Amino acid sequence: MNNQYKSVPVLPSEITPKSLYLSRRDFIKAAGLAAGSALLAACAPQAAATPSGPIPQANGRTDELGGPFNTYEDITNYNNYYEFTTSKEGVAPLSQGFTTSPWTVEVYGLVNKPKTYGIEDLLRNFTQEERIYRLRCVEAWSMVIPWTGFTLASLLKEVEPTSDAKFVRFETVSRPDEMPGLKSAFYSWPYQEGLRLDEAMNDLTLLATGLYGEPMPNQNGAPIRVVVPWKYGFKSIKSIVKIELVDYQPSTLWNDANPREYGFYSNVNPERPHPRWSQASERRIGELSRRETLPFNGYAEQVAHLYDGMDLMVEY
Ligand SMILES: Nc1nc2c(c(=O)[nH]1)N[C@H]1C(S)=C(S)[C@@H](COP(=O)(O)O)O[C@H]1N2
Ligand SMILES: [Mo]
Repeated sequence: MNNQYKSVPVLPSEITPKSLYLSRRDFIKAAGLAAGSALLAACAPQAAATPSGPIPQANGRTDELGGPFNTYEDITNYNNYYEFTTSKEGVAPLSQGFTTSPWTVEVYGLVNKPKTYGIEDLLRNFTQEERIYRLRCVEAWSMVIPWTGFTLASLLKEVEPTSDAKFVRFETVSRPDEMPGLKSAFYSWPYQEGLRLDEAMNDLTLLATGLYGEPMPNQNGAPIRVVVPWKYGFKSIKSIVKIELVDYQPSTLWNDANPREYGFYSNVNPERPHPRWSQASERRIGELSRRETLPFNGYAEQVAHLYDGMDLMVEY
């Protein structure tokens, strides 16, 4: 594996004096509440994320396949986060007033040591590393993103799943007053996702708390989200508040909405077209020519064995 590791500042309060940090966040929050959401979307500033200093640069860095990092601006202004809006450019401005502190993540269900973690515990007590991952959306675009986070496995080991635990169910926070998209009755909120326990324990599966060495921007799923790089992007659930170990295959928002188009596994598979379009190639955001899509998004060596004996055209 060619993941790059480096130590990064983990708490916003360690990067910027707390008073400055809080006042900027409070200011943004106030601005977001004062302006109407539609109005705010229409006159969105270029970079709606709020890095602690200058906008981070890729400086020529690439993933292990030579794909250049996407820019911080692209990563933070072209988002899928339906709790806010279905417009990819609209998420950044609409999410700036989202409250991410205080924040807790409840880890419970079929475990010996259930625990509710404060976000500060998760940042301090788990080893944060940088991981360069491709994110491949089912809509056939992709990005290369330098995430910061820690393995889901390291957290699950601490709570000790029992022998009955077979799957992990994740849930996003539900805040109707801050998330206008929750009004859409088409989806079964709150956003839920699931992984098989062995997928969740795989070393690639990350709980990401930042990107480009910065705290996670709201539009990318602050303060903590899942990143599963060999699956279509919708499996990488944002702003999680619950992690439940269960003995059944959990239902997921996209599978509920359209089971023919979105299966439980959703492994990136160039050979299995989405019912409405091909998955054989992808458009890397920021590039003109298309790239060939790789099985398991290029991570086959690390994860293909998890599916030995399964027909991936049927269990998609
Ligand atoms: N809670 C929640 N998580 C979510 C989504 C969402 O709408 N709500 N969209 C998913 C989809 S479809 C994609 S492609 C990725 C996008 O992540 P990004 O905006 O950080 O690139 O987030 C995923 N996680
Ligand atoms: Mo997606």
